[in-house]
Amino acid sequence: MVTRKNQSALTASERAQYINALKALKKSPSQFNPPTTSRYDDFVYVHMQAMLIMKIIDPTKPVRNGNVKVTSDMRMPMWAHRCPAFFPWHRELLHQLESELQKAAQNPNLAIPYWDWSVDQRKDAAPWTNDFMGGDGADGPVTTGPFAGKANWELSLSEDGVDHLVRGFGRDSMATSLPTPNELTQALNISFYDKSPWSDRKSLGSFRNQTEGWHVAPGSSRAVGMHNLVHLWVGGTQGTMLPSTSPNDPVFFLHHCNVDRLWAQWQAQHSQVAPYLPKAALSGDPGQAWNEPMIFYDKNLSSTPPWLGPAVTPHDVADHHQLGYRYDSETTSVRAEEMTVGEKENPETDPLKQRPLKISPRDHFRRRLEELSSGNEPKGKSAGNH
Ligand SMILES: [Cu+2]
Repeated sequence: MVTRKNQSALTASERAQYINALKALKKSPSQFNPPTTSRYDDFVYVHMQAMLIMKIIDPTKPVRNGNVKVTSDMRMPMWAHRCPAFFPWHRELLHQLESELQKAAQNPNLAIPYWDWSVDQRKDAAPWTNDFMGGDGADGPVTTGPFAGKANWELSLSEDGVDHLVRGFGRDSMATSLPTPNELTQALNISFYDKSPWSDRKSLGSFRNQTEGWHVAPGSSRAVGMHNLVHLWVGGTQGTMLPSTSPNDPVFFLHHCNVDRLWAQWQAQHSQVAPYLPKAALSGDPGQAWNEPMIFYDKNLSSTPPWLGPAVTPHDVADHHQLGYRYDSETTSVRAEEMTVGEKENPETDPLKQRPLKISPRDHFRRRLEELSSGNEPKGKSAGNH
């Protein structure tokens, strides 16, 4: 069993090994055809497609401005965000990356570390050291650490034409501070995983929606919370962590490793309720049901799947121990049982999730947050509201 450690507890040689493995993947050939340039970029592309589908004009060129067709083909699928599959989808993404990193490092025990942002909040300390993630960019290019500048870490896929890492710690007015331990506890105390309308609706206070960050704890003055807040805090006003290509910043995986840890912790804390919902398929929202394969690529755009192996459902990944890893913060073992709580759902359709969106590639993440914080609830899903 592999142990995923708190990044602040890594030794210097563990940090070096992790960085080297990332760099090796960045130099390994893509297996996801088309159209990325390295194996690392395959993961960026999978994530980009899950948030945003664009036509890539020339698969041999980096996906930057001029090589992407932004037309009515462009749409925002809801395979992995603003929906129940948020946790299991990212769990599978990390699990696949971890196994690639293990191969690259020739170390079957190599694990993605997690960044507990409720504790490690300093801008000038781990994980932002010169021998690990590098530092802030003050809303501009990152200039320190192993990923500074195009020469060290070139972005092949980006929505905005930027080819290097950009960060702006705490520079977005909606995200001047990171989530607190109290906010983390509040999310973990929610007694149900998710519920109708299974969306990013601001009023939906499910464990998933609050931890993803579209819902904030009652009484909180935040515009956004938890997972979203961390993306915004790192990205600032124009950083790499904001658009659909956010896995370009390697800290993405440390962040999502912590998010994944929270799902495991929530399951341990609420062992009497379903570890995941919904049980039945949601009409119009594919890849969300307990036994439904999650979606990792658009078959119209890519001729091969991003990774080998059978289709993966939320059920397949709900118990992380069965995937062969644990967290160093675990004190009790997570149950390995079937979901027992059934429920009835009315299949619902969200036309918003299907129709093409006119939205700047640069801003879709931030803009959505701004919409929500200004009180504009999404249309659809509830009866009579179209
Ligand atoms: Cu994501």
